[in-house]
Amino acid sequence: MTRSRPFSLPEGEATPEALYLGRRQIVAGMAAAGLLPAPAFATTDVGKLARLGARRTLDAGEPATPLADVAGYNNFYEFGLDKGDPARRADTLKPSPWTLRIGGLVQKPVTLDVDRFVARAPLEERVYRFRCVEGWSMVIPWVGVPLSALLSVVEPLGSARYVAFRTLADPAQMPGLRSPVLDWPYREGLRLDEAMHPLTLAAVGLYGRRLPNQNGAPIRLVVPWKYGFKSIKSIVAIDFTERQPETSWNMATPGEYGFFSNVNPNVDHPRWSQARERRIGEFRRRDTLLFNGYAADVAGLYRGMDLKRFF
Ligand SMILES: Nc1nc2c(c(=O)[nH]1)N[C@H]1C(S)=C(S)[C@@H](COP(=O)(O)O)O[C@H]1N2
Ligand SMILES: [Mo]
Repeated sequence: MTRSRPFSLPEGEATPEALYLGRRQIVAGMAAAGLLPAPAFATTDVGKLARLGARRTLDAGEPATPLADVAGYNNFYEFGLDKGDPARRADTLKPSPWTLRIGGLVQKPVTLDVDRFVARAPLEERVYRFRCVEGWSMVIPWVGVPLSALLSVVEPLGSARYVAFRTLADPAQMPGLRSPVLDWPYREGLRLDEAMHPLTLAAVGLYGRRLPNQNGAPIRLVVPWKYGFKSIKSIVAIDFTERQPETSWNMATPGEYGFFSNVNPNVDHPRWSQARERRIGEFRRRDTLLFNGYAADVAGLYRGMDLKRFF
């Protein structure tokens, strides 16, 4: 397990002059050092995306899934239901400029310019196992910051117990919104302690580059001990709430998808056993691990809870 030092968040829209000048100097320094990422731009072609400087802080201990699969075999229903649809069609998404609003039950709401944030944040590379509830899995080298670093700057109120996330829902950019498979926008949620857990990542890149559109550009959640659908893509809003927020898959099929959705080989989905999984690129299926192999880090979050009931 790694712990990350806290850092100061890039300014929102209303920027004190001193802070802004400070940022400009930092950005000028990064540009001189060749570290300044270019803004995200609309592409599904990974080779065209800006490189990111990041220090590796966590290794999965097994080889990463080939980039062609990570960026070619996707679930992103805003662009269609086939695994190949997002890579084929998500070039209509415009990830820059992009603003992410963080508010709700907080002292200091912020509106974040994501390109500026990426240019300034101390990015980490973390190789995580990633398990979809459909029974496939990957190993993905993400680039991002712990979500807790992003969330702590808004100073959550004592009444905040959950965090709600929302994806962009723009029919002009997302052809899949014409289909009513889900009640758009795509929504997800975490309990506050899950959101603040050091493994929970706000990802802005993979394989050393800005996120391809099909993987949720320009900023998405990654919660490695939960099924993949909790890792919501292309986030425009994060809100602290008192009540457990509504989540898209739970709203659509509550008997199949619970709020927690922790990877658990002992709790089957009504239509699919969760005991085993196929790592993309492998032939033989392997056993699925409790909490996707992160039990040592996260089991404490659920101590005393009946995981069959709170699935
Ligand atoms: N907005 C949004 N986020 C989403 C989805 C989606 O359809 N829309 N699909 C989820 C599912 S089911 C999975 S398995 C992962 C897939 O992430 P990847 O394509 O980067 O591997 O994204 C999740 N986040
Ligand atoms: Mo999934």
